[in-house]
Amino acid sequence: MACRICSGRLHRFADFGRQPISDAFVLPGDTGEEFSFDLAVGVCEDCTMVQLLNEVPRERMFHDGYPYLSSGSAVMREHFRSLADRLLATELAGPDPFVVELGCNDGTMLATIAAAGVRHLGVDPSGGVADLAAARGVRVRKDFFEAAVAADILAFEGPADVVYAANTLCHIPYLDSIMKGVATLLRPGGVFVFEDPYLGDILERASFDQIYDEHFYLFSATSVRETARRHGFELVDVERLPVHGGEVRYTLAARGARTPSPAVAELLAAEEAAALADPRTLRAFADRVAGIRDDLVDLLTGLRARGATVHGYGATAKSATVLNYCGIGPDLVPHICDSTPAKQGRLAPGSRIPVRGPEAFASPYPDYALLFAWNHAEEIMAKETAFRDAGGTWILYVPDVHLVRG
Ligand code: DWN
Ligand code: SAH
Ligand code: ZN
Repeated sequence: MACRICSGRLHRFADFGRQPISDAFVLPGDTGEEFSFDLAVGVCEDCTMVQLLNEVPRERMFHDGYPYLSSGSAVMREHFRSLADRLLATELAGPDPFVVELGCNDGTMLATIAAAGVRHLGVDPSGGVADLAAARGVRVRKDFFEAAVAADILAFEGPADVVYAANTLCHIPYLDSIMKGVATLLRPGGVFVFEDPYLGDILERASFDQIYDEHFYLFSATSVRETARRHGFELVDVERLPVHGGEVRYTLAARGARTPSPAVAELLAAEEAAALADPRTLRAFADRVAGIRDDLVDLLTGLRARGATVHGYGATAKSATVLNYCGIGPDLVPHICDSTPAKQGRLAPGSRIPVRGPEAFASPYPDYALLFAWNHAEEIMAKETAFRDAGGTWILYVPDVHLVRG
């Protein structure tokens, strides 16, 4: 198996077995076999990029029925609004600015840009969510961004001041084509800004559910800098973000165009000190993950034996890895509540646990709620105080299996 970035040798360090498409929620009557693949992760011995060893064809994941909505969390809506405001006040403050967002989803970020009357284009292959973006006044192109699409956008719209992507770049195995495309599309002096789950946080919190079909890469500053370098880019800024369980926002610019901020050297040094890409560090992570699986299954089987009820909260893409790796089905968790319309009334992939609307949570409250959307814990616990008042207990499995009384 060769590295998708540099063709170097990959060292496999974790294996989660057969897994379904994480966002392919199944219709109850659908008895056909689900698509599945081997979910295993490796690290490149040369460029240090952590990546999946098997690639799922992109059309199987991102299509008109793709259910995830960026707008489903109030914290994320605020996160994207403040990022848009910052871009408007800085990179987009010149005459007739133009910004392109890759993976714009339902337009949560670009809606602020559109409202400011700034020229923009969202690119997203998932037609259902792209239609929602268009309905709120966002210009959107339904396509997988890649080099040819970038050339086309340049021809019709001219160069971009900013190309931005949140939780999208790490979804794209063909980064080579993306980097070429962005290099073509940016004006001289323009920036490529993207934010994705951070390898350092994933290892520290043992948040193994960040590993699933859509998350092809787990980025670090070290691996991003090397990938960028191969395409004439320089890593000029990094910013740690608290969202989605710990992310880094990377800023790339053409080599020599901007002075790198001191944060870049600091994060690179911290990654070296923590030996992030060392196979021993990564194997220790895999050992911790196996322990979490055993603890979670023990807890759930013990609760079932005592007659306690446990429901899931948040039918996340991440939960596919937890449920299918741990072998958790409707016998242990009879349903999961979720606010996303396109997930409700369906079954979680692989595990086949029914997904119900948020109203099902309170009727009646379970004794325990397994929080699959742990990255939104603060927001969810704040709105579900009645669950705590009714005597309910949250179960979390990051960074270890533990109970929280709301
Ligand atoms: O990277 C990705 C991120 C951005 O979104 C994509 N590959 C797919 C997706 O991953 P996820 O499904 O793990 O993301 P979230 O944001 O952790 O999903 C939260 C889920 O919980 C959504 O289905 C919505 C639901 N939810 C809810 O039911 N009540 C969320 C909140 C905040 C709530 O209050
Ligand atoms: N940016 C949003 C959505 C993240 S989900 C947020 O952070 O909440 C990932 C999105 O990337 C999906 O909407 C998916 O359709 C889109 N995507 C996947 N491959 C893509 C590609 N090659 N070009 C543009 N968007 C892509
Ligand atoms: Zn490599």
